[in-house]
This record gives sequence, C-alpha cells and structure tokens, in this order.
Amino acid sequence: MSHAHTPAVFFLEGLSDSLKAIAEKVRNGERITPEEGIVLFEQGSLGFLGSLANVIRESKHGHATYYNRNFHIEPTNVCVFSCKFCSYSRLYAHREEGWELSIDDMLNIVKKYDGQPVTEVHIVGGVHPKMDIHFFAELIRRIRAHRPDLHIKGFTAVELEYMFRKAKMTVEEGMSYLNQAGLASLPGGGAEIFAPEIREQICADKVDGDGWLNIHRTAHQLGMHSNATMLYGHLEHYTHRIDHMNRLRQLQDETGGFNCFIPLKFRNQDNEMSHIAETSVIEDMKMYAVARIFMDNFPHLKAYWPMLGRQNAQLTLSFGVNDLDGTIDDSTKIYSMAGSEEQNPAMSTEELTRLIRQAGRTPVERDTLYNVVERSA
Ligand code: V47
Ligand code: SF4
Repeated sequence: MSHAHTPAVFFLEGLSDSLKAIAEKVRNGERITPEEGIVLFEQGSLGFLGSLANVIRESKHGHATYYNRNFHIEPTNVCVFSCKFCSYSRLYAHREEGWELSIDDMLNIVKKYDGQPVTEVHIVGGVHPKMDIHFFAELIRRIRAHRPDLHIKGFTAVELEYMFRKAKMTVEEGMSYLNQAGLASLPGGGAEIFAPEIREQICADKVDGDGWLNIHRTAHQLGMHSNATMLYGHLEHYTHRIDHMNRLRQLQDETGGFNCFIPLKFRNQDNEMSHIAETSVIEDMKMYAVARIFMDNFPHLKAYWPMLGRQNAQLTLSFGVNDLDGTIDDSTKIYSMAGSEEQNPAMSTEELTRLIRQAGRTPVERDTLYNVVERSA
C-alpha cells in the first residue's frame, strides 16, 4: 500500500503513546500543544522529529529552498547594552575598538552594489547612544532616493525601543515615522529568550519580551512584515524554548505578520558566557525540527548559515528548514566574533544553489516577502 502524501508509518513502531498521538496530529495537520512540544524535545529521537518536520516542510513548500540576494550594513558596533552572550558588548568600554559609520559611509556601501542584482539591504548593529531616530530616518530616505527598488529591512526591536524612548515617541509614532521614511520590514533579532527568569540572566538591561512582541505587533498593524529569532543552547530549558515559540505563535495568530522563524545557536567564543558548552549538532537539528512542528502558522523556517557553517546548514534542509537566508557580503562581523563556523560569511549564489541541490532540494531566489524572483539567464 502506498501513501504518497502521508508520512511513512515505520517510525511509529515502539513509540510512546504520547509521541504516537503527536504524530497523528501532525499527519492531520493539527496544531500541537505546548506540553506536546516539550514531549517532543524530551522524548523525540532525531529520526522521528526529522520525519515529522519533513512532512510539514514538504507539504508547505515541496522541495523549494529559498535564498535571497542581500547585503548587510552595520552602522556601529558600539552598544549601550551589555548582553552576556554578545561579543560586541565589551566594546562600549573599549571605545577605541568601536566604529561608527556616517550616512555617507553607509550610502557608499549601498553604492558598491549599484548594477548588482541585490533585492534587500539588512541594517542592524549595536545601540549607539548618539545615533537617533532622525539619523536613521535620514539614512533610510537617502537609500530609498538612491535605489528605490531595494527593500530596506532594518533595526531589531532592541534598537527601535531605544530610539523611540530617546525621541520620546510612542511605539506607534516611532514605527510609522520610520515606515514613512521607507523602512519596509524588521529583522528578527533581539528576541533571545522571552521568559524573564532567563532574560534577566543573559540580557537584563534591554527591551523585555513583552516590549519586543509589542514592537513587532505594531509593525504588523502598519502592514510591515518581520522575522522572529530565538537564541538557544545556553541557560534555557526546553520549557523556555516552548514558551518563547508559543508567544510568537500567539502573536502570529493575531497579526499574521511574521515571515519566518530563525533559531540561533548560541556560540561561545569571546563573550561572558564562554564557559557554557555549545549544543551538539544533534541538538541543533532537533531544535529546527521541533520549531517546524510547533510553529504551524509560520510560513518559513530559516537557518542562518554563517552561524552554522555550510555543512550543518545543508543538513537543516532535512529537518524542516526551507530558507537559507542570503548571499551575504563579508561585512557581517557579529557572528565571526562570536566564533561562528564562517570567518568570512560570504557565499556566491552559485555556491549556495549548489549546496541546496546537493541536499536534494530546489533552490528558489526570493525577495524579502518571499515573492519568487525570476531572472533571465
Ligand atoms: O539578537 C548575538 C544573536 C542576533 C550571539 O531577521 C548571537 O533575517 C549566537 O537576529 N551566539 C542578531 N547568536 C542577528 C539576527 C538575524 C540574523 C540574520 C538574519 C536575521 C533576519 C536576523 O544575533 C541577536 C542575538 O540573538 N547573537 N551574539 C552569540 N554569541
Ligand atoms: Fe548590544 Fe545587541 Fe550585543 Fe545586546 S546583542 S550587547 S543589544 S549589540
């Protein structure tokens, strides 16, 4: 008997009743509860989780694996906050190691891509006490005037909360001001772990979980889209991961404004949490799979390859991931400083698409909003 569109049942043999019940729900396209999410983390084998995640991935996207031609701008590495996992934060105390770019400097970066087929600029950096909302609105207006077709995705909720507070603007006022200047989407950073008992230990002084969610809610209400991340593999327990994903799932039910979820593996080099061992590749793949199973209303699951390295990124494509982000220019320093696999996180489109094909998937170029980009050869 063949089931072309249902998962093979061989992996159900020998499973606990609760895992069988979860597999049945997934097969019927039903949502799993937070308690079931924890059971998956605690009891699900790598093979079981991968099979379930893959069923969902293929029913949503088939073999399509998205990538994006983008580049990053980091306006500064100076930061008023002191997240313990961040290899940047100490730089505020060592200002001589810090940099800050002027609007002209940043426009020159944009101009380097004139005539090149990039569709997105991703702007994200530290939280500099002197770079205010008007500075960034001007930057956005100048980028838009120079290259109107470029989608401007910028500023984590952490940067935004600080900008709005300094300018004495409400979240609504600040967000619509930047949106009118030309900010089109928000990246997913700064989410870390929402649960206060963990957040207080790893990034006590920046925006809290509710504040992060409220900034994304407000952006969605203005018609903007955004991403969401989760920093895992440090002090948190499975319950905190599920709580984090559950809060995102609830907001997504409310607004539908999230494009993708990006689990970020904690990397331990050169920061105040270096004593914490990094998670294994097996744990990483389980994380992606559970995310794909739990986050049923998130269209896309992204693996950020500069953090994982090329080979592990390839592996995620069998554990629910359908997006490998972009072909990023080498200006992305935050990750190489934290000890990520890729000291030079730039990959040509040819290399990225080859990697996707080698994993048995089909590369598809997308824009920020996941419209397929057709190019004549
Ligand atoms: O919020 C900082 C993380 C994030 C470390 O939306 C670390 O498309 C691991 O969110 N180990 C910022 N992670 C980056 C980010 C992002 C990246 C790519 C694409 C998108 C998107 C968003 O980087 C921070 C923090 O969670 N981070 N230090 C570290 N040692
Ligand atoms: Fe600053 Fe972001 Fe690093 Fe935290 S993670 S210290 S907010 S740059």
